[in-house]
Amino acid sequence: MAMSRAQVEFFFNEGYVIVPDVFAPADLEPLRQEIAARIDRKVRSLADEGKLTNLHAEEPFERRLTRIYRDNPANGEAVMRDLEGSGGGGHTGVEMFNMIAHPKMLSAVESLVGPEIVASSVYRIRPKIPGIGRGIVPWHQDSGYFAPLCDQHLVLTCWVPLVDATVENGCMQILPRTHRQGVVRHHTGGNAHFLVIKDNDLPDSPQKAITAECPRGGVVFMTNMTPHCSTPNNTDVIRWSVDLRYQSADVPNNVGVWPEPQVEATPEVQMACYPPEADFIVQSRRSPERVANYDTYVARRMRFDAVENKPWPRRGWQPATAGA
Ligand SMILES: O=C(O)CCC(=O)C(=O)O
Repeated sequence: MAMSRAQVEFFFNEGYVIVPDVFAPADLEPLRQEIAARIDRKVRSLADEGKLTNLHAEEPFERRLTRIYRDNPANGEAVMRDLEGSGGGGHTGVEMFNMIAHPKMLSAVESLVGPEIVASSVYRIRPKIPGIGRGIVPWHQDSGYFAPLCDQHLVLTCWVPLVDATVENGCMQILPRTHRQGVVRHHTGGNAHFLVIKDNDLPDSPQKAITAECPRGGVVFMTNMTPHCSTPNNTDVIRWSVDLRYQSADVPNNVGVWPEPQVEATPEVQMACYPPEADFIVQSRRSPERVANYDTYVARRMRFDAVENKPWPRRGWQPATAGA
């Protein structure tokens, strides 16, 4: 569904917009089931290795991982690592791709970035488990993680809750109308190794943050300059979400580049907002033949993942403990 003019204006003025009905809740079912099936596989393999006896197979998607975690945190971590990979976006199932390339999503994304759409592999699956602190994300701008060459461009974050996201289960907090002030100072070493903007460095008082509650089926759209964070989950359901990223094909990207695993990253590989991960075209009127299918997406993901010396963006952020 294309966004209304009012939604588009709101996005560019405020730095975010919450659209409550991009999807019907049923549209999210294939991805929920694919993730649930992957969890089931990993739990069964842990049981085969003798690491657990209670599979909690009767528990729903919203609760099973919590039960596994509470029985034994190491098993919970193993399931999460299997799903998230080392960086957070490790899962490359067909339903993950179908979500990234979903026509309803692309129609909304087109309203903000135009018809030539590049998707980024910098997507993340986030099971925020009740009582587990590592799901709490400190204040940051997504550009704090990206290469400076994209600071002047829109890289769109689409945050998709797979359950209703509420203040109680730790939805995001967003600092509105602060996205035109550039990238502020970040520090390394925030909670769970995330980057963090200290309160004093925020472009406005954190008291002015809005609480970005979003129903299942809705999407929170944000710019790469919009400061945001997320709070603890105080419920007994897992706050499952995925955050997907898109940009116009006119914004620097590594579409079409295939890095060599043992070779120093070429300038073409580095010409991307987030050079360690693969970009791919998901919609194009100019060159429809270049739109990625599932196989290309997986092949690109695997090639980039195999690179040994990843070309991390260097922004020179200092550790949070270094003072100032
Ligand atoms: O899902 C969350 O709690 C935080 C998401 C986030 O920080 C992001 O999408 O950049």
